[in-house]
Amino acid sequence: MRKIALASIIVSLGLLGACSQGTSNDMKGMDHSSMDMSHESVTELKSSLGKNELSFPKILKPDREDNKSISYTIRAQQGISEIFDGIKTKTYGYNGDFLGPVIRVEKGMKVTIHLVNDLKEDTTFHWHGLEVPGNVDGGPHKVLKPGESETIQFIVKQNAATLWFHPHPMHETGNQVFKGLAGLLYIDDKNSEKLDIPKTYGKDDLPIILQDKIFTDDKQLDYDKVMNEDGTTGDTLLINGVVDPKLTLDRKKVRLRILNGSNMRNYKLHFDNNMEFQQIASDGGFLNKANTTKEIAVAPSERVEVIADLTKVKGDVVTLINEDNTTILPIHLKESTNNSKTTETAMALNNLEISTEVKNKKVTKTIKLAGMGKDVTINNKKFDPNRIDFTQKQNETEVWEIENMKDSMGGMNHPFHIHGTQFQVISIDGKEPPENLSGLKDTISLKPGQKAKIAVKFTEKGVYMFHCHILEHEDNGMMGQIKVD
Ligand SMILES: [Cu+2]
Repeated sequence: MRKIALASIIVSLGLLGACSQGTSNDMKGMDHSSMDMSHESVTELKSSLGKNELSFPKILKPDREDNKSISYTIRAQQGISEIFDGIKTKTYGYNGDFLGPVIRVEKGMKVTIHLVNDLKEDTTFHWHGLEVPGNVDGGPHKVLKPGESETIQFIVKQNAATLWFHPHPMHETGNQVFKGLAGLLYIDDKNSEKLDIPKTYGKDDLPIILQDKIFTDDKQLDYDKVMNEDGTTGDTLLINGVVDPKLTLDRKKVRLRILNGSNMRNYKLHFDNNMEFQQIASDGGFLNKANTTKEIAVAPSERVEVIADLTKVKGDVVTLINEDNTTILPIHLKESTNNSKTTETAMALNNLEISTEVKNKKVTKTIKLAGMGKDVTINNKKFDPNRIDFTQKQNETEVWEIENMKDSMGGMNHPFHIHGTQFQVISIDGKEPPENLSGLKDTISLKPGQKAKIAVKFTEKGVYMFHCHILEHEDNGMMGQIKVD
């Protein structure tokens, strides 16, 4: 019965003409791999030509600061950026023309942020990965209209992590992030300050914000013209807003804090000399120990921190490459400076665990991700700002099961994100998660047919969003709400 229904859907969609005569048996024998491609029309990314030295966002200067508290002002604004030599591109930024500064806060601090909307459209300020009360989380309910401002406060209770901030207004998140609204938020703590890892900002501790953009012929970011309902991808890679980036560094150990700030593109990165490097952190902070690897995947909105020992490089250039062999970032090496006694990061970084009690808990929330384009849903529903989909008690750990439903077209990856929490992955398709997913996460990317069990605890109260972080899917209503009290 089910196969017949699926076949008729395909016919009615008119997407598979050749298949329209087929019976359910023909369907069974078909090679679906090529169909995945039609599902995700990902624009081919051009290699970085390595023409422009990478720059790093400024660290935001606080308005006020003492031992226990810190205050900032964040302003969403329009700007003009010279991304291409001699060409003025209209962009959006926080406290500047394009992208945002790095906000640095310490665990235990009371943080006050004065939010200002200087755009000509509604926006919100969402703190991705931060465990804060729902009313300061900046979801689609917390709109600031043009010219409006608001002051929010929260206490940083979670451990060191590389988080980020971006807008979250209904139907406009994809547009505003694409035009440049995205910034990093670092949490420092006693552990991160004590660890023997690179930590000098802009020298050996480097933010790497990966974003692909598509520009019009006159080099503008015209979202309405280029947007794709299944995720907007572009042919032009920007790192920290720099086109054709390269990086010139001393030959030493460096820490790259990589944020995938793209609307939908996935990256799987390796070095061209195939050297090993170490992943030390995921979305919500340090792994228990460094994970030695040769490649690393970063789905939309995910962060990974890696340490690469550049003293091991034989030549004068080592290049970060994407899995499709696109050049992401050529790194040119100068003289040698040994900035650490050991070459490998072997010390304990964190002490995370999932108790047996939690692992044995029954699944109490089920999330089914499905669809494509405008037909994306969670549990067969589209986002309704007036509907609460789930409730959960503050500080109670529940096991959620997230399933990416395979459909007759194959389906596509969905990076599933929950606001206001850092969760832990118990299993993926019944198996223990790989080491790169063993730490704290706020987003988990699932392939079609994959099913994950995650342990979710909210340390604060309020209403939080959960959604697909393909921004166009989010804007198309692939989102729900949970009320924590
Ligand atoms: Cu999605």
